[in-house]
Amino acid sequence: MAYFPNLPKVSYAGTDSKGDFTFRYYNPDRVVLGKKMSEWLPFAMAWWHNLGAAGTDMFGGNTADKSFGQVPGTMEHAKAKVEAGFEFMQKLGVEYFCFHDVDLVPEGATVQETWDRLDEIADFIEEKMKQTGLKCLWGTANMFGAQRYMNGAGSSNSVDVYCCAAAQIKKALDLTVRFGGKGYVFWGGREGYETLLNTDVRFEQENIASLMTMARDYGRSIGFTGDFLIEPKPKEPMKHQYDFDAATAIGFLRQYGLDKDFKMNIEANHATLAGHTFQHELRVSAMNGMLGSIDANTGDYLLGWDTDEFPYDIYETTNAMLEVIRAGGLTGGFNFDAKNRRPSNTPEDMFHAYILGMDAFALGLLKAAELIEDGRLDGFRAERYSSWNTELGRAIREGKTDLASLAEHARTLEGWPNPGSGRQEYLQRVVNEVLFG
Ligand code: XLS
Ligand code: NI
Ligand code: NI
Repeated sequence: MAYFPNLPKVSYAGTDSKGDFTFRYYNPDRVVLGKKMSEWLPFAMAWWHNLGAAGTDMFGGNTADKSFGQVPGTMEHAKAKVEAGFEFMQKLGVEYFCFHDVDLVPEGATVQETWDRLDEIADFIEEKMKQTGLKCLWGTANMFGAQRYMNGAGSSNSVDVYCCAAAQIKKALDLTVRFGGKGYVFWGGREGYETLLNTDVRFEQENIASLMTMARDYGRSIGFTGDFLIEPKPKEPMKHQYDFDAATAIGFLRQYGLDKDFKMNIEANHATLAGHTFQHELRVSAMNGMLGSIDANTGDYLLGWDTDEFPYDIYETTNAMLEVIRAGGLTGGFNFDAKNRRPSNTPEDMFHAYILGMDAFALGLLKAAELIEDGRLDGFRAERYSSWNTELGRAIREGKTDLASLAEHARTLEGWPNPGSGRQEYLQRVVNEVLFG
């Protein structure tokens, strides 16, 4: 059965293409800086937004039909979603998917009932994966939606809730391993607080660390060799989320000895909510050797919440791809944790959204590669630090100096030194020249 009968297989047709359902930049086999575009950009479909979200917001209900011909909340619907999702991925040339446990099946009345449903759907998904060659990028457990998680999961005040979280993680890890997933994600969900009046922050963070440690040990024991990932976010749903940003999450991982097994899953919209650029979060992760995966979306600079829009801004994708290229690529991929705007409510809109996002990152990759090949950015940066390529500079870098000898050097300078121009506007011109000719 075809769930998108009126929509074609989307393929690369070049920048002159006039067709609406073609890629202008995403050409999977094109080689950029020694690697195929499809290797630089392993795209993934987010099960929850693409097959689940139907437009409900705080002020109104569904605007899109995601029933796929079945009654939502049934296993028939769960299976229809699998079929629709695989058809969608095949038509778009998206090779991977990401899932939460409860994206796949409706939660049962008990842990065991949910597990049975998950086993049933996993058989079905595995079969589809075999038929199509499509793969799993990462799995995760939804430990924020159900009422029991209202005070958090790993940070819950209730030890029984904590164990329910452990049960969900265990099963989601089992599924991720079954599907050959490259990663397992912890997004903070409700790990944070509304008020310090009722919260023991240290106690909660220690418990989260223990849960992650047990998850790591269990995952490794069942043969999971991929990355565990933290997806930082500063707020929403909680007033304060513990995994505020990459720097905070990396500090937490180091404090609790988890930094060898965990990396970052950086979401663009979360970066801007934290008051950073997407590029900043990528840089902080990469320079710590922890750039794992990306949730490819974008926020709205005028709105203070996670709008999860499809990537659109080519400056942003270019800057992001500069970081990704310099890091040598991702161990994970680009998951479109993004949803159509509420009034974009047709199946065509789902296709336009993915074409927009994939082309935006493909163009960003091409432009970032051009900027690197152009050499002026890197050239200027190297020149800017060139005073360190001296005997003195090297001695400082190698820790062979002391404060008094540096002070003596400064004391014998003639006047005050001039560190030179930062050339920001010149560099911005270079970027525009490469972007627009
Ligand atoms: C929410 C997060 C979520 C994670 C997966 O803001 O982005 O969708 O990616 O739990
Ligand atoms: Ni996300
Ligand atoms: Ni998000």
